[in-house]
Amino acid sequence: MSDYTEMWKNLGLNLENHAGLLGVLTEGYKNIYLSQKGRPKGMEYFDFVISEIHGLRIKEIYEAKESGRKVVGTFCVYVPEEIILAADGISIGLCAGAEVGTNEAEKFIPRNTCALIKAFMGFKLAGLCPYMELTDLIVGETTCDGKKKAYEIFNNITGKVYVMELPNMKNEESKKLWHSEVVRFKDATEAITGKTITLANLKKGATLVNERRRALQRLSKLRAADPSPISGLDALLVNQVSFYDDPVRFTQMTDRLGDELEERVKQGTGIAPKGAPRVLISGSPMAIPNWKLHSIIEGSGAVVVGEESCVGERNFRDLLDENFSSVDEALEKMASRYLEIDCACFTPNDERLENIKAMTEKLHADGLIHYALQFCTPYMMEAYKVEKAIGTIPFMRLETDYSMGDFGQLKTRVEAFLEMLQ
Ligand code: BJ8
Repeated sequence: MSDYTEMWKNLGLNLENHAGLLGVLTEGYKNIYLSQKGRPKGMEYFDFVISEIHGLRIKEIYEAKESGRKVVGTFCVYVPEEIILAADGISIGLCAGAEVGTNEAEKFIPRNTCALIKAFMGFKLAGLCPYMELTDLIVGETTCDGKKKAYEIFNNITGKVYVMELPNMKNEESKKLWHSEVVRFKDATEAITGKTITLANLKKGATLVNERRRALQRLSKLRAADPSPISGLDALLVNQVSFYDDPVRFTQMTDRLGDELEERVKQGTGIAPKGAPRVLISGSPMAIPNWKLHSIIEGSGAVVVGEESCVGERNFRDLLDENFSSVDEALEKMASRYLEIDCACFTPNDERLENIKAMTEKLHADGLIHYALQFCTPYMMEAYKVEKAIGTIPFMRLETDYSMGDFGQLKTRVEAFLEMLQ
């Protein structure tokens, strides 16, 4: 790996803490990822991306910024990325999946806040996230109460938070509100980038994002095979990387992986033996490097066949209808595409129940593990309805955080659950 110290210094990172973080990340990756047997060759690209996650990708973005492009950071799949790309911006997911900077974060927010919120605050406060430092705009949204209130504080800290007002229902009034928010976001993006969003560049942005979604949809479908051609850990990683990588390159590499997986399916090559228990995970998102639950499940002999989550199916399930012939029409279609998303922050949210049921069938899941981050009230609450909706499929709910303190306890519970699936 090249020496990026100067760049990290220029970005204002805390070099000592940062070196510690990279050390832990590299070690964890080696133990969890590189120890897997029979991985597809196409995963080498994603291994490389992880090895350079604070290196080459940051350098690319750094250079793009120097050439005048702007960087927009987001925390939620409701933010229409097509608009950012149409303005030649770079869109980066800022959610963090490691227990870092907790003490610093707890000076600003309560202890009983979900780990995802604590982590994005912690990464910033501990000077550990180069992506955060590269942003020109950070887009928040009024989803759960924790995020909504944390963004106020985060704006005091960073001075660059913009919040989109997301309704909590999907009635006609809400649709109007959300449409006006999408238009307002387009204006804000134009203002920050200094670029006018035209029909032509919206078409380009829409095609880029849809192509990435198609590549991820294909990957997801291939996991329906028994044996599954790819581990859940690897598929999760691909989904996590989709929030950071250059979209064109990412799509190319994911398609290449898809070609290889298709071959593996034809030849009956799997990552686990045919007949291994198949688990669908549903619930709170798993930001990088949150690999805890997948590694427990797959380390216990089962295979994760899908993630009903924003770092998973919820992010790519619906394409944007590219059949628009004006900027206004594009924004209307975008508003309705994004409002289809079935986050537990909505009420009622019956589409999610239907989508989970459909996923269990399509992916031939033997069991469903509902995963919620501690203090993530929307997903913790919705677990009850999910259990009722999926019928007779074995179900288990778990609540956890980013720490490793409950690893043993979770493993015992997962193993007992997997026995029911044999
Ligand atoms: S669309 S899931 S990305 S809001 S885990 S911060 S919900 S308390 S991340 Fe999310 Fe958008 Fe919904 Fe998806 Fe709050 Fe829960 Fe924490 Fe969460």
